[in-house]
Amino acid sequence: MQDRTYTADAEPGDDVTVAGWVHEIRDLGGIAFLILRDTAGKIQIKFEKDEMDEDLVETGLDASRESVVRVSGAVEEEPRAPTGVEITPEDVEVVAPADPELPLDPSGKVDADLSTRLDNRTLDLRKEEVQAVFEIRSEILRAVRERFREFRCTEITTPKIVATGTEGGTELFPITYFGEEAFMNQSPQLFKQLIAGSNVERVFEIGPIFRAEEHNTPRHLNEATSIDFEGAFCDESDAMDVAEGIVTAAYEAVNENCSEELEALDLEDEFDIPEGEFPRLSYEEAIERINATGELDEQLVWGDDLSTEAEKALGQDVGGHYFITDWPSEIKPFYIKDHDDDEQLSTGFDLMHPRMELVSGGQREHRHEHLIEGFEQQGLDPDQFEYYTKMFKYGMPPHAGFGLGGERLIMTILGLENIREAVLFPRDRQRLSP
Ligand code: ATP
Ligand code: AMO
Repeated sequence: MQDRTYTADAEPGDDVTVAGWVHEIRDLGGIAFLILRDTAGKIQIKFEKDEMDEDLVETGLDASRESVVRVSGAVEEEPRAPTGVEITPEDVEVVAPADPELPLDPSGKVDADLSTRLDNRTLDLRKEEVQAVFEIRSEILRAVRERFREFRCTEITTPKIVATGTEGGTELFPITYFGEEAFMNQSPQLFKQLIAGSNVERVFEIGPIFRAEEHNTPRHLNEATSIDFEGAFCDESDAMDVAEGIVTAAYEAVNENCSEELEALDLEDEFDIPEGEFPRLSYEEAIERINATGELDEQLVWGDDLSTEAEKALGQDVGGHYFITDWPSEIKPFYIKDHDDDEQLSTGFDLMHPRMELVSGGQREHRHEHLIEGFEQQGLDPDQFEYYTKMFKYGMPPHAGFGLGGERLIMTILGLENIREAVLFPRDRQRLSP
């Protein structure tokens, strides 16, 4: 590492070398200031024109905004400086100049639309509030990992190039794999089940999923981060407990460890950790409540999937996170187990945030014959899935799990308008680079 002090660590009395970007130059005539920004914050560099070496003043004050500079000098207390200290420079070096024509303004004085921001992510991330989103994302993923480890789960990674899809054929991205048709994986579903059926028993994965969703919405990505859980000897109620624990852990970690980032996002006064146990409504209760709100043009009937409007109406009615349980079997995938006493009802559940669905999960069909029947009912050829189904012949315990959309979690925790704000380089219908 180069000998360098972060701006936040520069204390009065120190001789330091700081390095970072020219955030702003304020020229007041006889005195001028360069505000230098690094990952830790900002610091004021003072140039007294008549008292300092001319070349040094020129180098500092001619540097264009966003150029990288390295400055050495003495740190002094200065109550009028933005951070209460300033550096009187002895040496200034322009390490990497910036073109004065910037495609977006990292000081945030000029607003940029999301598309311009995503096209110029490096500059966009120089904004404190944008950096804060990704610091929080990192903290959320750390906390989620830690909570899974407390639940005695093993972290796994599974293939992203696969032979078959699991979540519906229309949403697959086909690729060519040495002349054979293959796909980008939509979900680690089948792999995580295969591992939960081994002695490993409880697993989690945080990894990419790929969905060829045609529609362009503020909550869908074509490449998303899925936070998956699967546990042997678990039922759907256990999986719901784990999902609730993971979501709560994320909120707690942000609340405890991200106060500066919340401040940068103006959220410090309105950040609440969800309270108590998330209510569990059956699908039947859910449609009754939605119909009772009178928000929909047409009443829902048993068997209907919930539209975005229906989810919104219920979200407003409930007012916090909640589960929808006992979905009709016919609208849940083949791997979800039905209730033993009612084949029309599945053990599938969703965990909802008032704004949108966060999680899908359920207990899995672990009985080989029933699993094969499920494939056939869904119009899938079980032979294509033999690598998966055959393991159900060798002692597959009852098991359950879920998938949680990582970006949706971040988006709902921070109240972001658009899911793309929670990804560095989002993939959507229009965007394949950067
Ligand atoms: P000099 O300071 O060299 O006499 P000047 O007349 O341009 O030159 P000041 O009158 O000291 O400078 O200050 C001009 C403006 O800059 C004032 O509004 C003052 O509050 C502000 N200022 C001066 N020094 C600092 C500093 N170290 N940090 C922040 N603001 C400062
Ligand atoms: P599902 O398809 O419901 O379930 O996906 C689980 C969760 O992943 C998130 N998600 C998405 N986020 C952003 N963009 C997308 N295109 C996208 N698609 C899904 C959502 C969703 O709730 N195998 C099951 C999970 C399981 O049963 O374990 C599955 O994939 O937050």
